[in-house]
Amino acid sequence: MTGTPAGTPATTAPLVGIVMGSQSDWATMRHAAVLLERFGIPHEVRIVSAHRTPQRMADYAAAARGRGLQVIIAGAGGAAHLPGMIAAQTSVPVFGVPVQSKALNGMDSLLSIVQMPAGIPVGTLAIGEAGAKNAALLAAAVVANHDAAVLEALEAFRAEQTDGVALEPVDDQA
Ligand code: RP5
Repeated sequence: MTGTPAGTPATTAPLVGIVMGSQSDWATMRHAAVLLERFGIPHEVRIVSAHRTPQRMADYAAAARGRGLQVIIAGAGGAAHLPGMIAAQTSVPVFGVPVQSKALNGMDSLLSIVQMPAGIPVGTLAIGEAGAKNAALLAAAVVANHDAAVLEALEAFRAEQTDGVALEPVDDQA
């Protein structure tokens, strides 16, 4: 594989882990990384597959809390076991992002992630880019509970978003 690894250089211990089942998920999951970057939240990005690298997944989940991770964002598509399997092996909160699959447009991913039986929760987001972005925003909200700088950045983001909404629509079809 060519290219350089994505994500924040490990100069600070990561507070959020972004994991995904495949390189092909990165086009979606990068939207979470971009937002964490914006909020100055130390994070890491890893390919961790429930199917292809089950031991890597188990090791990642087992070490997560001890390494200081406060949130794990897990994206996967198709038979998307990854978020649930990680959640089963750590008490660190897991937010699941259903990646939009080619065959079923992400409905398979969504239903695989959202229907966790009672006892092992996965906070499930929307399919695709919106879900990746909102997973990062939720992670930021968790970190902001104990981090004033992140809280300030998150509130600034929300205010900027509000300010960006026009009162009246413009006629862009003319
Ligand atoms: C899942 O299978 C991954 O999360 C990905 O969304 C999907 C397809 O993976 P590739 O065949 O593109 O590697 O495990």
